[in-house]
Amino acid sequence: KKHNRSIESYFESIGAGASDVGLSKEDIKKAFLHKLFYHLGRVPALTTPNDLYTAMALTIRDRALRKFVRSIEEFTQQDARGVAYLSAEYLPGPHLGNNLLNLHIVEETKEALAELDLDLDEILDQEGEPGLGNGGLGRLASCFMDSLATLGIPSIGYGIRYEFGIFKQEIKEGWQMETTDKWLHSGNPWEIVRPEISYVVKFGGRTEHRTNGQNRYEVDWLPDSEIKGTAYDTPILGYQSNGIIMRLWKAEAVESFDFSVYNIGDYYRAVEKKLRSENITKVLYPNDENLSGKELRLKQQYFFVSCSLQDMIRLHTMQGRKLKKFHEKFAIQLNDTHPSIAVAELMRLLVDEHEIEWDEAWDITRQTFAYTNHTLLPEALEKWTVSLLGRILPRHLEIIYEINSRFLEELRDKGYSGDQIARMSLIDEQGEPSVRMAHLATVGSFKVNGVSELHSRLLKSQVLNDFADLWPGKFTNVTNGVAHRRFVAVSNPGLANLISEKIGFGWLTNLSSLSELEKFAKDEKFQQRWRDVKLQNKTALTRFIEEQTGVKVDPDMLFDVQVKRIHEYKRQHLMVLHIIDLYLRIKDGKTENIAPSTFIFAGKAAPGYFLAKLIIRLITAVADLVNDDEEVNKLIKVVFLPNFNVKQAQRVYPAADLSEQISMAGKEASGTGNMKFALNGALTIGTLDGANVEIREEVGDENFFLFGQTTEEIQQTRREGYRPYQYYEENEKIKRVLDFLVSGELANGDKDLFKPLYHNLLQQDPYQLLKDFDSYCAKKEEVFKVWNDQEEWTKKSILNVARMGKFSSDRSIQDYCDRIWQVKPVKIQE
Ligand code: F58
Repeated sequence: KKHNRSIESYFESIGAGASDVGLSKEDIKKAFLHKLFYHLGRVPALTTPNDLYTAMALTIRDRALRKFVRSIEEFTQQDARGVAYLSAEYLPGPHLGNNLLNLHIVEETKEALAELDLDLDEILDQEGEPGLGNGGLGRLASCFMDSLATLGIPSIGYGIRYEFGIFKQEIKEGWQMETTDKWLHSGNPWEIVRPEISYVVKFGGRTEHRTNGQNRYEVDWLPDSEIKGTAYDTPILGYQSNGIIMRLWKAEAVESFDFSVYNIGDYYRAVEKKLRSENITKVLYPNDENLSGKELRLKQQYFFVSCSLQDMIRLHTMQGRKLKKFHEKFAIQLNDTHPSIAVAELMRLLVDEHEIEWDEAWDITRQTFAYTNHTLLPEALEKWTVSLLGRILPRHLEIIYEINSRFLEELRDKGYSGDQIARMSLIDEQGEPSVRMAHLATVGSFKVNGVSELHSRLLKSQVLNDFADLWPGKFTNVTNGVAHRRFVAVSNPGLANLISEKIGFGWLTNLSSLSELEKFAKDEKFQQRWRDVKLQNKTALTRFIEEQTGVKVDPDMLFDVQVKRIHEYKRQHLMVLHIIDLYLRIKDGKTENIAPSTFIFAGKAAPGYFLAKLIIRLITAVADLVNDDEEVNKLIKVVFLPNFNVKQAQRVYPAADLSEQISMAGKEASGTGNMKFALNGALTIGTLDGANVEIREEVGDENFFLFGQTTEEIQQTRREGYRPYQYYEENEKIKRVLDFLVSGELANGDKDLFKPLYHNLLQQDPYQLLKDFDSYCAKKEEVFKVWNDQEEWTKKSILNVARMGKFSSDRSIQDYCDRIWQVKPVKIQE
């Protein structure tokens, strides 16, 4: 039954007064004990840490829901235009701490727990995280959810509720080992299952074409299987605002049992079918930047896209609105091509199921979608072979062919050459025919964006060049940003308090106001407090490192950090080569100018990516060598922290002095770790790649350690014929460092272990490490010099933070609203 009173009077009418979800210390304490007893059947004396965490999470969830329900109500009543963000990945990180900040009840909660002799930090530490993404792309989606909620944009994030998220990484004998991430094993207090919100998704089979009585051409899709998707909702609160939902789909069998089989007594075979259906959302594919055409992955993509579009159509038509106005109600953002089958699915729903004529359906579709590209790496551009796509989604293949034939016709009319047409076709005919999903997304969208200025420029001049010429107005840039509340206010309370003490709390909702810190950059007292905060964070990380790896490090050393997925293009091994050079120098007794440093690495390698795993092995080998050598370990230490994830990241960024952003220029679309580090006061050593370019522009080149070739220089080098071997022959230092890899001094005398890396660098060096090596080492000398002048370093650190205002995801979302979605915030009257 509908109610159109204010939420408060609604609560009164059901006898649930505001104090039920009150925010005072007493209210929180009472609610917590209530949850512990009535939800979990526990008294405080007999609880497990997970009980305590769960009771607290449920207590906070109630408070979040109160806000959240209010915003859904208002979005509906105001009939506002909204955004659906379609992403195959999310990395929300732990919810509890962030929600406490958003509700402004950190202190109240701490005190409530203290009165029960409990410690909030211990309870926060109990929370695991939903590892529903690989890396930057998934985390960006979650930063966007945070900002959409904070800005009050009517929006919903759709995705997949993987039962096993990104694998857990352990290090055994120096190697990465993968184990499954059973993130749901102790329950998930944040999600709400909606059994009544479910949709049927079809797969396989064939199509039947005919003309009906009214002379309308019709197509029936006769699938060979059907699967049900059920919604699981997680409320995402905004900062001092209401909230939005992340709606994740779980696959289930349409019927739990296949009764025809059951009746003849084969119970096990009947259940088997159910199990097979549920496979679709079992596990996240752990490959980053390298896509192989796995059937199950295509099924996952189609499954969540179809559920989401059916859900949007339900929401749209529910209140009597016309489907033909779908694009006026929703902008749908495609987070990379992973959900791009949505273009064909919306066409199918409109044309086949809702009987809208092709041309009109195509207009609606093209006014609905916008597409974000996150990579230029050729191996990461999604393609599905025509044979696979036709087998799993026969109707969609027909629709894609139809879209393509009309599109190519248009090009022919415009006088495009055969070559150009072949290049732009949705179908790649070279080798096994396959569908280019980036082309489908581009043709089916009204806007296409890259994720940093440089990346958007390269997107237009390289990968989607022909399309940018054809439709220049379609292309735009939205530079990434990060949820600064999570990555500064929640993870670095020391720094947040110091900042707020000086400039107030405005930066929490308007990051640009950090610029008010500039005037304190040279203030000696302020500098000292700035350093004290950093030292405290480093001390905390030091304890964590020892717990995790057994290695003792000294918080007074320079913490030089590279954390991100392990990939050749990101060049973790460039940092390692420099560490080996330092090691050799120390062994030679040439220790002058070396600032005592701890080099910290973390990141997962795709399980099938041999060289990335070998890079991890190289890091652990160098760590063993360095850390065990008395002569060396006073000056340098090396740490590989296993199982990098959002929770760990929140410990690492606040403790970093130096942020390594050293990818080969032109390869990192944006990077977002670079922003999180700088916002926590780390200085950056980096190349002119991705958002580094804009970070440097903002913080000033004198506060940024720049090295390496530019994108243009790299292309030039390649054109001239790059011969890495020449660098080996002509550069003493390079030769010594590379030979060291195969000298047997690493990994207990194993001379062969690192040969693949050695040969890779000498023969191809696809990411031009050797060419950039000298420039990197020289920059490191400058880093050491500045570090030795702590006043200078601190000044730069303060200026970095003060000038990072651009890089909040609030700003990114505002850009999306203005440049792409044309949506406005909805004001919520409490
Ligand atoms: C990342 N991509 C970019 N992909 O590499 C990074 O530069 C950018 O800052 C970030 O997106 C956000 O825009 C990325 O993380 C993936 O993880 C994909 C997962 C699915 C398979 C292909 C890679």
